[in-house]
Amino acid sequence: APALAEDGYDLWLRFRPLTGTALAGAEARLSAIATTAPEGLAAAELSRGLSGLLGRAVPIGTEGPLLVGTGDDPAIRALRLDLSDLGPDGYVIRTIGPRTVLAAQGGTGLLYGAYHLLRLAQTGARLDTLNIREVPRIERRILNHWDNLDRYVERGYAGQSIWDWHRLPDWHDPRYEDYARANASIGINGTVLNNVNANATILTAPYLDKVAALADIFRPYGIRVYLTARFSAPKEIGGLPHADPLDPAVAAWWGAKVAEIYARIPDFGGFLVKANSEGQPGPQDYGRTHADGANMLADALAPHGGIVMWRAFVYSDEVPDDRAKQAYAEFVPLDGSFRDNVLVQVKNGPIDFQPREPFHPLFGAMPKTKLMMEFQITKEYLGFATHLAYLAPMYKEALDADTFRPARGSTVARVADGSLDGHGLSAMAGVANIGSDRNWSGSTFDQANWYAYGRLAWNHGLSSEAIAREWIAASFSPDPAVLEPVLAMMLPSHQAVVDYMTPLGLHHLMGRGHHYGPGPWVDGGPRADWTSVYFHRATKDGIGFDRTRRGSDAVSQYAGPVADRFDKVETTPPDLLLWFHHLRWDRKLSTGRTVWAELLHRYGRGIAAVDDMITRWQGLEGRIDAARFKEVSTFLAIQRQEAQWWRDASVAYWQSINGLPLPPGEAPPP
Ligand code: GCW
Repeated sequence: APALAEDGYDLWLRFRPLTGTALAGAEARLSAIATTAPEGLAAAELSRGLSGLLGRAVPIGTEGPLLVGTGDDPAIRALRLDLSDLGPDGYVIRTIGPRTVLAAQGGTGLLYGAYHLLRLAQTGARLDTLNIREVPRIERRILNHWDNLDRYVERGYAGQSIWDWHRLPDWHDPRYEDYARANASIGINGTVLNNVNANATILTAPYLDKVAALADIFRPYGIRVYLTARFSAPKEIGGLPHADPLDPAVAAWWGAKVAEIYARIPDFGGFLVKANSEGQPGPQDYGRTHADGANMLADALAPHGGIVMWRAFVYSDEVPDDRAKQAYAEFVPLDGSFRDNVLVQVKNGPIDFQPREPFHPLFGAMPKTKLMMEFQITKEYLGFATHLAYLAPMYKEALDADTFRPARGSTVARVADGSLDGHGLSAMAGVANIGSDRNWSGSTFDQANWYAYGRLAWNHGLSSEAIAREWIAASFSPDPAVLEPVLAMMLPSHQAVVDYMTPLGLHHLMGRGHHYGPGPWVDGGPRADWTSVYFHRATKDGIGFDRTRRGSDAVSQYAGPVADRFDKVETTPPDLLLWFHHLRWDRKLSTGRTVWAELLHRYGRGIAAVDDMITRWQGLEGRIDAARFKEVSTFLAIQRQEAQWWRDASVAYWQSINGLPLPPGEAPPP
């Protein structure tokens, strides 16, 4: 057969024939699918995937070694498997003699199980002793699209929005179903279609028809649709004089609007709201609180089973002494005052998706409120889609952080999955990196970040390495000669980007507005906290933001043991040093270097890591299809050049302030 041109469209669902011993003799176990629901998506996906991997058709019928069904299926019932605690999304996969059995309570669980089995086959796992029981840790695993109706994607680096609003509801771009399938394959079960900064147009009747068309396409894949709700919508599209959440006329307007949505979309998920943040309207415009606003919407949604995701990414119009403290200050007093169907959606760190941030102090500080994590998959501050940065380690760093609230072992993950405080409803959000580019994400390696987000939302206990191995095997090959070098590129890549952009806990040093490239000199303009100098505070004597008890005291927003650790230079992780401390340039660190020398060291280390990625990738020539090989090679060359740009521009700027010569041995790399 002629080699298929690889354009990345298939993502991790390539299912090219496995060669060699990858299936470890398990072919016979996969040769035919038995089900009483042959029209079900799970059987169809298994057949499609396995046919690809085996290189021959895998039929769906009533006989076969691969048994797929729910508890209603007599063949499954006869096996007396315990399916009771699986919920709608869970499944079991068991080897029972010569048979492999996939069972779940319903179609969605079966579909997730089918993808699990395919993943095992793709990665060359043993398939003859399976005993798997999976239930997701988080109930709502959601993508947030920052997509405008004119198809502009805010902070999107993969082309335009894939939602073709103009031709909806009639024309169904085949991509919609491919999108749903890709998401289902990694457990994502919700999507917020439009931007948190959007106007209210999507809530008008013609657009709700379009949204309903998308919801119909996504439903078989277990994916629900959510929308952002612009707080001032009653004014803008409802003809009301204001949007005060405590005015019964405003609440009634929302009640009717919500009913209008559910009439079209019976399983509509709910609203995501950005209010009183970066100029967006909100309840504070009327002297009301975030809880007043969220609860009013929650009451409108509750009769239909909908939820509100109310963002905690807020900062007021007055520039604060330390923006890192604002969300905590506004939200902690509201703990306990949100309705049951409200989740407060919190970014992983307290500033704004910087290359590295400490975990957000709200996690653990609002035990009576359901908090959900918001990660950014699109790389706004991490080199857009050209720089290679595998983000699972960054997500894990936040999830694994110990809040010490109320005691040791109270990780952010346990707050976010609801288990710590016994909250039934849990959710996670990832700001999507998806666009109209043929490869969806703007680059091959950015597909891995979409993948990793979905896998971690399903199970935050997975390791970055395990997830990367799955993705590489599925996207390139399970052959160790490919898998190991690619893994060695991915795992240190996030740290590399941090090192050449914002080492040692520095943050918010990027170019103004577009957020690409270095801009530590950015100063002036409408708000001090939109500059770089506000954050790095470099002077002739030193650098860094003093957030200790002697400074802005942001450390005190953390639990005692965490605050104590961040309050002292000696116990602050070097990666967060200048986030919490203002230090003299000549201060000696535990590494044996001065602050100035350590900065230089880290810039250089970041560039060296890119060189290493380039070498490893070059070694794969001939083992990777030509198109993707070339794309990655070219992007790595861009990344190398821009890593140097970050270093050189930053160093020159610091020198303009501190007047120091380069530390010995730190000549600029060629
Ligand atoms: O990171 C910042 C972005 C804005 C974004 C905002 C937010 C959607 O620069 O583009 O707006 O965060 O998260 O609301």
